[in-house]
Amino acid sequence: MSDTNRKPFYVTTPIYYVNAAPHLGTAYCTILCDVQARFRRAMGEDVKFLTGLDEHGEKVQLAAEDHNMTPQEWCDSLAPAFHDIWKTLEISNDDFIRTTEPRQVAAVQHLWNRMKDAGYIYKDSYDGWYCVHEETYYTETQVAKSDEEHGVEGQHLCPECQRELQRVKEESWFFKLSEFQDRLLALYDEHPDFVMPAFRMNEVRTFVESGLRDISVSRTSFDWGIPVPFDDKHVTYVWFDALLNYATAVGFGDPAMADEYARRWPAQYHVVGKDIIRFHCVIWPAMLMAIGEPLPEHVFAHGFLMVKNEETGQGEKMSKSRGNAIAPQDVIDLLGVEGYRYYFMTDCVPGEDGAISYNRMEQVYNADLANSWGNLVSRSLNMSAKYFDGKTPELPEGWASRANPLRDIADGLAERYAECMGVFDFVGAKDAVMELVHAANHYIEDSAPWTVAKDPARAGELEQIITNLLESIRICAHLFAPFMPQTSVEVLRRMSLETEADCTDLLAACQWGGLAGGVPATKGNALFPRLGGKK
Ligand code: ME8
Repeated sequence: MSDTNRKPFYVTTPIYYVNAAPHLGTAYCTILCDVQARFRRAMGEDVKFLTGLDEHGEKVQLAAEDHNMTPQEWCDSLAPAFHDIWKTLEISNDDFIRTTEPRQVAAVQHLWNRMKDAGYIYKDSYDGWYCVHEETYYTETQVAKSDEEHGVEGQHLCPECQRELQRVKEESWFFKLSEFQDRLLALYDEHPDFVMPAFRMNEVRTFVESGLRDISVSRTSFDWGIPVPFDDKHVTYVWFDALLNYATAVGFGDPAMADEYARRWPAQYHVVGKDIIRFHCVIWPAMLMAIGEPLPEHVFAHGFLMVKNEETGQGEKMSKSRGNAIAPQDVIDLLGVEGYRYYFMTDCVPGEDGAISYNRMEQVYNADLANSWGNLVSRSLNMSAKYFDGKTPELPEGWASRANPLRDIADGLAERYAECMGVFDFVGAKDAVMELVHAANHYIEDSAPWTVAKDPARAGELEQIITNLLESIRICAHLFAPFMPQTSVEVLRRMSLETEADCTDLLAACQWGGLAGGVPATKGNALFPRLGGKK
């Protein structure tokens, strides 16, 4: 089908600061998007999946100075680490944006001009607090309230990260955010799923209901940013620049990309951590409203990966700056890439905070992958190869329409799974697939093919049993593919069905009856060797 006939689907990750190498948290968000993107491709949608780097701002400038580099050298030195880890983790992004690229500079300057023409910016002076780490402004009242809550009155610590705040007093351009309160509330009323999951919407709504202040969107006290086109003393506030990346990547402000922009914008999903929902659910839609551009359909906010602080025993957010970040490679060494993806996508409920531990990783891997999915594939293919001369059975006459316990589960399974996948309910989707996996493992025990194989009079029965098992495996391989793409390709290859791996009609592919009979069946090595002792 040509691209224009397929439904466009555009999904984005946040663009990550280049203040340190990627860690499990940034990888988590990126894999969430990857699984969604792979699922949509399998459903035949025309997917664009964007990730990238947020390279401007004071935080990056200071990190560069600490390393005796220019900010651009610093960004260039770290960008490959992001490319490399995304490649290792099988991230299938179609584009990678860096905010220092000419396309972003042009788009941001276009935004400034449009904002000015629309009358939503003005020059004034900013006098207040700023947290470089969060790249966020705070008012006197916010800071005083937070200091009091934390028992550090008068110390002026960041309400978010408790670092020392800077007092900033400088000339600045302001965006009239205060004018958008009613329109934002109307947006939330009319599109209750603009913010997902639903409980996050309340948080956003309460914030907007409490009143919005105009925000400072340019800086003069440092220069690592995109110059304001009509006022060259000013550089763009890093968030005003960063948020636009989503539109830049599909051609915002670029006449040569007008068709692409019309087709791709607005995005269907911005996936972000819960720490940055105000930027995405309040400031970003207001910016788009100001210049009359369509709004993204959904902002999906995921929770944090938490690690246990050994001193306090409390769970705390994993972060680059806290120094408690686990490097993705450490988990890959333990679980392999596919085990890694499976664990984070199916054991940490997207939307909620997830406590992670090596023990739990091992437990999930062994129970679901080694003992259930891997075991099912290896036993079934082993029996097929053994009883049918290295092949899958010749398909028994009328087998696909014959009732059996596995077919009962497989019927409607892909539809149930797809409903969950489409709204990031990856745990629900996994549970649906695992029903078939578990049922198939029980079916092996109940039907005891090794006994049936001993009785030549029951040859037809044996064919039917193995066919049912392989067919279940074929369907599960399709449904697991967004989580564990390589494993699914390998499973299909072992049944001589590798051409099915690039499926673009998942629901049709998962109809019972698609197995190929009498083709080579390979047992192969264990897909998920059982993990031994504790780490
Ligand atoms: O905020 N658990 O970049 P950033 C789960 N540049 N996810 C985590 C996490 C954790 N412990 N720690 C970080 C920025 N993340 C801006 C974004 S977008 C226009 C600009 C993930 O490098 C989570 O998705 O601080 C969070 O929103 C993102 O990393 C922030 O990355």
